[in-house]
Amino acid sequence: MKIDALQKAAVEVLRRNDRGTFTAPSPRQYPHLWLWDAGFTAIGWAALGDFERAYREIRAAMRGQWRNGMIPHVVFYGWPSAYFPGADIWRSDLAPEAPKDLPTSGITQPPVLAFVVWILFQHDPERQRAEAFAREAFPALQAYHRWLHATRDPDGIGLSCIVHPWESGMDNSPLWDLPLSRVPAEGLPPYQRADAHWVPEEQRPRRSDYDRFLALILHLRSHQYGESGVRSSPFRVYDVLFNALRHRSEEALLAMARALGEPSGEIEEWLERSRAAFQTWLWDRERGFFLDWDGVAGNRIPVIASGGFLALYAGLATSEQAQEMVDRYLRNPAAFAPDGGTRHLVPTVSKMEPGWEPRRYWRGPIWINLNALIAHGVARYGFHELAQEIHQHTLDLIARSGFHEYYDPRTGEGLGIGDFTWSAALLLGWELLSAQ
Ligand code: 9WN
Repeated sequence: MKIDALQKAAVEVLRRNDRGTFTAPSPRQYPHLWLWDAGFTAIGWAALGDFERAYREIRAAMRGQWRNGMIPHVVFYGWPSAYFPGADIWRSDLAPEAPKDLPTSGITQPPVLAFVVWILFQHDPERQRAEAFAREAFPALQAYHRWLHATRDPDGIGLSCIVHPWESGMDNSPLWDLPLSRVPAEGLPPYQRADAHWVPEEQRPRRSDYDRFLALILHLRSHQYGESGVRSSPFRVYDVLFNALRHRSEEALLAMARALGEPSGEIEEWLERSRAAFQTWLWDRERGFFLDWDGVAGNRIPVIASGGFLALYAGLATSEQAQEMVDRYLRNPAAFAPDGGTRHLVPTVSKMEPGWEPRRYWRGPIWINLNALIAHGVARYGFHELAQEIHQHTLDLIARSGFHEYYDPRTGEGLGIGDFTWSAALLLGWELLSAQ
C-alpha cells in the first residue's frame, strides 16, 4: 500500500473507533478510555487538523482525575461492558478522592498527557484556542505531576514508582517476572477473563500473571488506592519508561509555564532531581543500559527491555550513554536489530533475554507507540538514519499487516486485536512526536 492509502485507512480506523466523547483503543477489546492511548490518539486527531477533537480526547481523560491529582489509567465511559476487570472490580466509589459520577480504575499509566498538550499547543494554528486550552489543562496536569512526586516516591529517590504492571503500559513484560513472583496470589475470588475472546490466548498474558494483576488491585483497593497501599505494596518498581515519559512531560510543563507566565520553580526542581536520579538509580554501568529499579528488593532488574531507550526520548542520557545503548543493543543483531531470525525493528525485549517471546504481548512483539518514541529518542541524539530506519520498518509492518495492536518481529504478522487506535493515530501523527 502507498503512504496516502495507508493514511486513508488510518483515518477510517480513528473514525470507526470514535465514540464521541473519547476514542476507544478498540471498541471490542478495550471499550473504555485508557490514559496513554488518549494521549496518542489526540496526536492522531491533531495530525488530521482536528484540534477540537484532540482537545476533547484530552478533556475526556482529565475528566477522570481524582481530587488528589491522580489521573486514572481507565475511565469507564460506556460501562457496563464485558471488559475485565471492570468498574465492579475496581470500585473507585470506595475512594473518597475519586469522581462521584464516573467510575474509573484506581491506578495510573505512563504520564504522556503534558507533553501531548504541549505538542497540540505548538501546532494548533488558532492561537487563541491553543492558549485557552493550555490554560485550562495546566493546573490539572500540574496537580497530576505533584501527585506523581508526592505519593509515588515513597523511597524519596526523585522518581515515581508504579505499583501495578498496568501502570507501565507494558503489562506482562519480562521486567515484571521477578517482582511479580513476590506477589501472593492465594485465595483470590473466582474470576473470568475476557481478553482472550477476540485474541488467541497465546498472544496474551498468562493466567499466573492475571492472578497477580488481580491480587494487586485487591491490595490497593483495600487501602482505597491511597498512600498506605503504595507503601505496603508487594510490587513497587521505578520504571525507566514511566519516569522518562514523566520527565518528558515535565520538560513540556516547564515550557508551558513559561509560555503562560506561570511560576516554574517547582517544575525546574523536579527536572533537576530526576536527571540526577536517572544516573544514580537507573543507569547500569556494567550493562550499559538504563534498567528499572525494584523498590521492594532494592536492586536493578537485570532485564533489557526497549523501554530503556525512552531515556533518550527524554534527553536523560549523556551522549556516551546513548552511543553505548545504540551500539551494544539497538544496532546489535543479537539484541534488538534484525538478524535473519527477526526482520523488523524494534522488538520490545532483547532477544538475549530468556523471557523473550516474539508473539506474546509485551514480551517481544513490536508496538507502534514504542517505535515512534524510540525513533524520536535516537534522533534527539543525532542518530537520524536509525530513526528513519525505524520509521520505515513501522510503515512496512502496517502496510503488510494493517493497524494491529502488535507485530511479530520475525514475520511482521499482525498480532493482538486489529484496527487498533494508536497504531493508526501514530502513523498519522508520527512527526508530531518529535522531541527535538
Ligand atoms: C490493561 C489499552 C491498553 C493499553 C496497554 C495494553 C492493554 C490493558 C489490558 O491495553 O492493557 O490496562 O486489558 O490488557 O497493555 O498498554 O494502554 O489499549
